[in-house]
Amino acid sequence: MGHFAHASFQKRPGLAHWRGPKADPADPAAGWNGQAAWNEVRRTDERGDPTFGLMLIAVISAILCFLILPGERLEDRELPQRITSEAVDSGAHPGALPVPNLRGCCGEPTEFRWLFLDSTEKAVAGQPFRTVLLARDSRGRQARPAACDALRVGVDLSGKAHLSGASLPLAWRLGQLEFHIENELAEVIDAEVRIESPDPEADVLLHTSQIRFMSGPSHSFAIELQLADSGSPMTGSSLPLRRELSLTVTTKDQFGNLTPLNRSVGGQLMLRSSAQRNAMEMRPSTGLLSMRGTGEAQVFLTALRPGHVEIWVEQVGGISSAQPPLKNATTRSLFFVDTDHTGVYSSPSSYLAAFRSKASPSDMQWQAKADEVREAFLHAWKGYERYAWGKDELQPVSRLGRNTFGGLGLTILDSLTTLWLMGFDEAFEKGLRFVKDDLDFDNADSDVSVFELTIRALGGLLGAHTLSGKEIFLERAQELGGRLLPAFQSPSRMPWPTVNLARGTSKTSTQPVILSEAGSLQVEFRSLTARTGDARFRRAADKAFQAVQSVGIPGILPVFLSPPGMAKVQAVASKFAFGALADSYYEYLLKQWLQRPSEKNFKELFLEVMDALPGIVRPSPSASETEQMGRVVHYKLIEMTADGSLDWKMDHLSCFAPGLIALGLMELPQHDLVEKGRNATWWRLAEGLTASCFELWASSATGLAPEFSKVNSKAPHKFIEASSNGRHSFLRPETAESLFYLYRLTGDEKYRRWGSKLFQAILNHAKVPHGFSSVRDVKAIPTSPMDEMQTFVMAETFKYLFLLFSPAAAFDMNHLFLNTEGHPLKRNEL
Ligand code: DMJ
Repeated sequence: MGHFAHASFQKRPGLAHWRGPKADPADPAAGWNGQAAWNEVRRTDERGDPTFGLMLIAVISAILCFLILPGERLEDRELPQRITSEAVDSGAHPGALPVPNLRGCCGEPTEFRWLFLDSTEKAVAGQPFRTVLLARDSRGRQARPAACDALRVGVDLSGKAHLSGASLPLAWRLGQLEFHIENELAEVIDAEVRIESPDPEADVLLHTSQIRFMSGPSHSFAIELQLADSGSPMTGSSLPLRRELSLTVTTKDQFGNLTPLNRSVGGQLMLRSSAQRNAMEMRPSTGLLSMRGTGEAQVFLTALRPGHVEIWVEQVGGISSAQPPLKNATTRSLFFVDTDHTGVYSSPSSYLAAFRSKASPSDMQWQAKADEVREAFLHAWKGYERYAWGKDELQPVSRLGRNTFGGLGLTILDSLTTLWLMGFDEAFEKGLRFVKDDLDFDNADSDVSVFELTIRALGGLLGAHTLSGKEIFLERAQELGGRLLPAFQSPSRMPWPTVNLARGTSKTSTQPVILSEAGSLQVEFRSLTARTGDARFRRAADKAFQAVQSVGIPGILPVFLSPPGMAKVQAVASKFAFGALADSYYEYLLKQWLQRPSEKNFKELFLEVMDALPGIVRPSPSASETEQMGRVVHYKLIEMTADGSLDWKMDHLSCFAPGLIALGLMELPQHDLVEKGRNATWWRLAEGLTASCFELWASSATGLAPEFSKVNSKAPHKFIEASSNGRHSFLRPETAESLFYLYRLTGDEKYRRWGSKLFQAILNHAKVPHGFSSVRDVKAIPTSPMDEMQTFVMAETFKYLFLLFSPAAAFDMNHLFLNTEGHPLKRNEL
């Protein structure tokens, strides 16, 4: 056992002449703060107490004893140099230490001992260290209480040490005085106990000691990464491939004191990683954390393959029960990226310059169009910036802002990723500052859709983090994620529809759950867990997803499920559709698989859906007459009512489907696509549905698509004029989205030309002096603006058009995918 305290007794001149070093009662923190602890409380009143005279005689005689009796003088004694906890352990070793006597001061020979009550090294930073002062007569009996009460005891402590509240006021109890010293730092303090007679001329007995406060049990682990060659710290989560990183592990107690790494768990500590074989090298190869100095250990890492890796500290040997919390407390997610592809660029403009340098000859021809889209986006951004900054949405005609999502500046959050991809440095920087300084979830004191907050705000923050690597986006995303979690506390585990971010509460609801709202929150929450290591997010979203699955219907689901409050989830008799109320649920089956391909159930579910999809497509994609015609069949995605009859209507919202199918064709394993002739069917669907979606735009007078259109029930199932309640346009993105994927799949310039037509219609009929506005009727020219600019116009419509006209390097599909709001997340992230 290591010694941790030095103590000695000595006699000092009388109090009247003594001044403790650094004594400054006015500023206890500045130094010796024990002055305040003088035990005045039980001090006998000198004038009123008849025992005072006797006491005075006793003290004087004690002083005489010291002065006159050789061998009894403290200075001459062999004073203890060290008092260890063993030596003073509750008096277990009586007489082990020569201790000074203050004979006669209490009317009879009295011995004072200062004991440290805790038997082991318990002077721990932040915890009271218990000590006791004992007064004993020569026969070892406790000194007479009244005699001790006449003594004053003071304690002086150095640094920031102080007497804990529990021991104040200092008071003798039956010849014993207990006090507790506390210090928040792991350091050595000087402690001095003074025992003073009421006689101001009498000597003062001092007991000085040094107490070493140790850091407390490990409280938090920190893992820091640096580039090994330059020593530059790595702050973002994206890390370079093939560069050696030095990883330093430290443990700290609650006060920030470094603690020895293996103190609380024992055994050996090793750094472990989830990296596949040959994906990462470690030095030492065992990952052994050998402690240096005060509690730091270093391991070197080199990632050889891009992807997500988790690292954590694991205990080998020692107390095995400490294992799971240790892993939980230390797990950290790392993302190794190949900067040749995704790149972590320092600014949006460097990102833009990098991908433009990879333009093909055809890309070069479309660059001017891409620039026009950039300008249009900037026009919208400027209108918002000028008239609605900090509000959720711009009303571009009345030049006002409105808060439709609780007042989070949602347009900013939903625009960040587009700003980055389009290379707008200044605007992105301004958005970042908003996120850092002004985004205040406490202001969002209203009930807002959990789904919209997830895909737009959380997705926007995570997407900005994906692209820029700036930690602030992840920090705010984590905060938002935490405030969304209460929504998942329902008996079914499906989210309540709304959340109040300011209060952290969700209102219960007896309304049925909307399929897309419960079934497409997952990629954002799973990504949040992957990046923060906080498993609560993923758990909540996964449980919601499992709850949806528990209805047990394969393939296409009804759009409504039982309310969140019903523990057992049931389907509600409602339509089957791929558009409103359902859309992104299907999208996230494929995207959850992209996020973690080892979770094959997502892929299987997606394949089941795709196999069932022809049931709501007309003409039927498998019908022989449509197969061999050598022309593109304009398929329509219609709906089926609860009783199985068809509802001849197609939502523009369902126009994301051909893009999703194209993504499936690009990403799914060939063996899945070959099976059941999926390759051919999917391709026909992707191509034919895209053609119909483009037709929705091109066939209207303005060139803008209506919200939905009726479909003729008779073959060849052409569109029929939109009914009056479906003629408006929110400038939705789904067709542009599909054009982007179809172009990526085929390289067919037709899709860019179609995209250019969409864009022109938006410019011609939705542009207003300070933004872009939804329009009331796509068939009426001039258009009547609805005076609203949806945030997804910024997040998606302009982004997909821009990406359609840009080189493939503008968006690296090998490493990224887009959430349903067009925000980039990482593949293989989990
Ligand atoms: C967007 O918010 C998302 O794409 C969502 O999944 C569906 N609706 C809008 C755009 O139309």
